[in-house]
Amino acid sequence: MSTRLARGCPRHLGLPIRWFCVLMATLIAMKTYMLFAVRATLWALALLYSTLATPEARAAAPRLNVLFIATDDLNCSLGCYGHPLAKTPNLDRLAREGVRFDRAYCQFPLCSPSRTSLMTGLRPDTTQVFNLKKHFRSVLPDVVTLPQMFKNNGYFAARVGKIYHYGVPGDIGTSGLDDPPSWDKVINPRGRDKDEENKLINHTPKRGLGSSLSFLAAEGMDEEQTDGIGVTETIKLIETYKDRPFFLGMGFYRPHCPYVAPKKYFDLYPLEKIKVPAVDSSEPNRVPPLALGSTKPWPWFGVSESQAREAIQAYYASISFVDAQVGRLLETLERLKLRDRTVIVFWSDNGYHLGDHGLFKKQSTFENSARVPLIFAGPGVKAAGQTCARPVEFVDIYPTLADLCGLKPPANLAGVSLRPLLENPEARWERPAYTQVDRGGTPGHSVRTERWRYIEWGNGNDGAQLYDYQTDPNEERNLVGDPKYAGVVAEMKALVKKNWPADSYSNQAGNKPGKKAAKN
Ligand SMILES: [Ca+2]
Repeated sequence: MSTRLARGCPRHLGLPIRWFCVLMATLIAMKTYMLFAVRATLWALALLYSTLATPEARAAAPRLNVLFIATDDLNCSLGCYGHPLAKTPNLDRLAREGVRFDRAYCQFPLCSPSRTSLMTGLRPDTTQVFNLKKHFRSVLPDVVTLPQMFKNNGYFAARVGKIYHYGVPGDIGTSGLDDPPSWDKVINPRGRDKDEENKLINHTPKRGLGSSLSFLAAEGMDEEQTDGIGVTETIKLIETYKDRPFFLGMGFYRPHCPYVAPKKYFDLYPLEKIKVPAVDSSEPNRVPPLALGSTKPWPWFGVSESQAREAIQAYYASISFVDAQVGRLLETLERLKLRDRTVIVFWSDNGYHLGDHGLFKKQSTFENSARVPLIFAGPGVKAAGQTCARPVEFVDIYPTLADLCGLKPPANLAGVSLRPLLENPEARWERPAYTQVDRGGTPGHSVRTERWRYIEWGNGNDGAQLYDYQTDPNEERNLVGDPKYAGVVAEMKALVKKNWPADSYSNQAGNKPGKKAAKN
């Protein structure tokens, strides 16, 4: 083009002007070629990006971290949940800085079924994990777990301690029933609590340590305990990977029994202040036998009131110890200025009875076993400082974290994102919460709405329960046989049927928990 333009320059003009024409023509041509080159490069880059980057990765910039804090067997005995004795300043602060769910329920109040459901985002009837032995990969080999989804999207995904199932205390220091495809890195802490099991006081010597009422007011520092070591390791991971998007799971072993914590935490709970709920000896007349079948012998595994009081003191001490370790994690995020780009979720795999209904521990469908603490904090949690009373489920955690971090979760998840409630805790919410247990192959299916809980044993063949929490928060009156509530029962029955169609009832057959299942 420049030659043509130069040729077009009249020959009668002087040589300087002709040279000027040639120069201008060359510059115009260069600009045209440069524009073309720039456009071509941009087009090629766009093509490359659209080919290589997944839709999830494109939507996720700038990417947020996830600090995923799991506790074992922690019920809602926390200051932020209104407990009169609990000393939990760090979790109380997290709740003030986030949204605390007041009616959060696990899908199955037993370690492995609960954790499997949460980590896959699928209900126990889909994972087929109803006990402590089966691994979900044997049923769902290609399932993409929550951390695996983050890992697949370029995150550094790591676990410290118990995220999937572990026998406690037997498997401490091992990988337990882990899922290697979920992680880039795993750390299995082991502390002096494991080495000092011979010092434990055990009020239930006939039971294995994993299901005992046993405890120790330990000598030494927090950082010598398994959970203290775990948090030290998690802090190191945060420091190392602070510039990468990370999904870090810190899985506490406490307050799962044996209730071991440094002595100073026991001092926070003078024995005379600990209250043990009175046993109502007429309760077995009001509920189906399977309803109280998680604590044998009933009540309280046969321990005395003073022994029960000591166990509860140790349980509370373990909670305050865990709280102090959570404080160390929060301080680390603050020191590294990561709080504004880190979503924090705090949860426990199941609730816990502390003498109420004559029960200890979990595996019941009463409120204290099915209800769990759940706190979300960080980016996207717009209603920080508020409490949500809507019933929510553990299967909602997977889609919520995906949503908050801009990732696309698998299409078949059982739950939904809680984002609407993190923005407005009073948002309209029609979903109830489902919790189930197993009694030697007989299912206990329960549904919880904001006001009611209905429980059905063995498809209704082994009895049912209905409680009105508006008038009976301690579940003292089983209303299921009262004609006045026939309408409510019919409504609740329909919800149970919706979640557990009759043909799914046989799912639990052949998954009998066996002797070991009762221990964790
Ligand atoms: Ca547990």
